[in-house]
Amino acid sequence: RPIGLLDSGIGGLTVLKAVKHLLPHESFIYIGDSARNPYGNRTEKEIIKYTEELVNFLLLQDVKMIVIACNTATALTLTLLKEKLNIPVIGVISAGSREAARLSETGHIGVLATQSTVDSQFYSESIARERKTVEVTSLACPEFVDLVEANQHTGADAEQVVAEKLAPLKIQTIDTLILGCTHFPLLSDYIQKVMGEEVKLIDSGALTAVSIRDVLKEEQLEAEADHQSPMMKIFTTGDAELFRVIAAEWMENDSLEI
Ligand code: DGN
Repeated sequence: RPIGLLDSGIGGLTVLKAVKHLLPHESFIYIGDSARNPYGNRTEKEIIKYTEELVNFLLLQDVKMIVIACNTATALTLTLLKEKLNIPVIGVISAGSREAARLSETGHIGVLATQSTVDSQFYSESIARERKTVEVTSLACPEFVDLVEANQHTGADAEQVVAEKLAPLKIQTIDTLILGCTHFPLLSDYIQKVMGEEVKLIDSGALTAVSIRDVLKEEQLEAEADHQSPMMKIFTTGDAELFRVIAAEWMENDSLEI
């Protein structure tokens, strides 16, 4: 049975790429809700409704686990979905929070996310659970999501948007910066350049992949290494052609089924 991943759009592919790399024998089904993206400025009620619809789609494909590969949806629905579903559900916030709390030397952590994720305070609470005396500065960057969904995340204009947006963070003592939206790793080169090499970027994709592996093992749900060839299916509620172009480049694979 496949692992199901969902996001409000293309961003969750950053998680899919990391998980596929770590768990090459697993099969995956991904759904990105590009038609209704961005989730970041929507109401809590809307985000819950849309996420539940995506979950139902994945359940119909008989997935063995759900990965909410979207920080906004994780912040607003993880607790609810964990209670409701009888298969494992994993979000993308706790692994990154743990790593940031562990790595920061100045004790000042930055979080880049959507407005809803910032408002939910899910990150500040989950970082505080890991480490009491830490300062968290969050910044909502909805512009970054728009750049990625429109396939405009490379080039001088994108770099300029990143530089202007992050300017207020540069004058602070932040030494660890969480990419708290799954779209943002596609802009990580620019983010790193603007913040400087000494700032550590935390990409929850790779960290979440490790959590997924651990839960599969615990629940004895791992695919067997010699089991038939794994499949990967990607669905979008939006423009499939645009999604294919961005996905093919990011996943370094031209023959994706979308
Ligand atoms: N990729 C989503 C996240 O991680 O929060 C949000 C993108 C959006 O819908 N604004």
